[in-house]
Amino acid sequence: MEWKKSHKLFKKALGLIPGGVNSPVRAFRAVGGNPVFIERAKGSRLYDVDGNVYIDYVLSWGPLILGHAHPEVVNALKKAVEKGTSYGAPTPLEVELADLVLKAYPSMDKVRMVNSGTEAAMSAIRVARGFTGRDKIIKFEGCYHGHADGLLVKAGSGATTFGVPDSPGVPKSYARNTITVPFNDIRALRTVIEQEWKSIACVITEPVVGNIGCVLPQPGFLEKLRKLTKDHGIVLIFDEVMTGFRVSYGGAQEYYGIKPDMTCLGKVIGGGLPVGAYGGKKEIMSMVSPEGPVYQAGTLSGNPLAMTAGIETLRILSKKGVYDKLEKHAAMLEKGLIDAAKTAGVKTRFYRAGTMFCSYFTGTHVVDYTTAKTADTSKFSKFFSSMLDRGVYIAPSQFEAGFISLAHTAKDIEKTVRAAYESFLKVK
Ligand code: KE4
Repeated sequence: MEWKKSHKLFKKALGLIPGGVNSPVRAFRAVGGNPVFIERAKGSRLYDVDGNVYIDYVLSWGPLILGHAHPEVVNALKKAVEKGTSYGAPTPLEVELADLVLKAYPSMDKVRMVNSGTEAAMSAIRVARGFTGRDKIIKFEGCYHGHADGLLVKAGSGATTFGVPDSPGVPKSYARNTITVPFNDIRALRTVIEQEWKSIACVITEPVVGNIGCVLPQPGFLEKLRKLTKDHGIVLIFDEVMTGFRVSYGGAQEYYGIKPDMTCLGKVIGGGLPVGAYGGKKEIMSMVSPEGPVYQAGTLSGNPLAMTAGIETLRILSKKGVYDKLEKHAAMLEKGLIDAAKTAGVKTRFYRAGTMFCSYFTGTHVVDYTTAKTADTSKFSKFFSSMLDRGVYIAPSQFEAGFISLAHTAKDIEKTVRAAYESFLKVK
């Protein structure tokens, strides 16, 4: 493939935008080479500025579960934009999307719209702190909940349970309030909670970790997490920004049958426009301004275009048979990729929850950040480049999840599996 125009654009972008991108992972630094610049997208396809075509398994990092430029979403947006783009006043659309979300997530009595997953997670944490009067939070190693200061924290060294900043610019004082434990490690979690519960406001987790690739909760982990938090008056926040409407219509909480106290959503509920949301039980959400004292606001929160895209997306997703079709194609892709790696003689571990998945270049069973990092990232980089060259666009990092959409066909998956087999042979 030729990428002359992309390279020229990237060179220009590097002089104007930090790293040439508006979000770090897009720069392809984890896989080497330069990012391709996208001209347009339709269905399961991306079209770059050099005229190359790709089957897309990134789908804007999850939101485009219907596929790109779904005609019904596009038509609804065309009509909506004629009525204006934002009013800074309540609209029937935000009432409609709130109603759809609450019907799909019975653990939530009330929900507030924001503009990103980061805002959803940071706001949910502030409300949990306001509700409990406690300052500390627990997160799991490798989980990503957006880039708010208190969440860019890694486990402190040695016995200390206090976090240390994971990025310059995050004050140590913020990091000290964030405790990090390994995902799926209920013993470590229990120890910290038994020692510190009086100062812990919440545990926030991705119920399926999509930011270390795709790490599934081990049997019983979520149940024990739920019991431990309930027994100690700790708010359990499921960050379902990625898993929401993705792992199933009712998210991971429906898939695993666990009721969190609060939920964060994003991505799919915006249908590709900027939306985040957080919600929970009424006694907790009554803390949120102007109903309660915990302040949170946003100029474009609930804006009519994002609401329109979200409503149309959920309307289509709620139709009978949609998730059966998604499941059928996701299972076909899973089988194809596992068989391709095996036939090529490459050691991989494949994990999937609904239509999010990851193939790790390791023979180790992946249950947390440490085991995920046994993956051979140089093999992954070669695999990534070979797939790109064969017209298959996967996430440019071993530690990101892949996604399929309603627009992906059996033919797309057959082509993907063939490209994967040839690419596995190349990395062997
Ligand atoms: P945003 O602020 O990027 O909308 O959402 C943050 C966020 C919160 N919670 C979870 C579980 C998430 O996966 C995310 C964002 N996901 C990344 C993908 N790893 C977005 C891609 C990017 O950062 O460019």
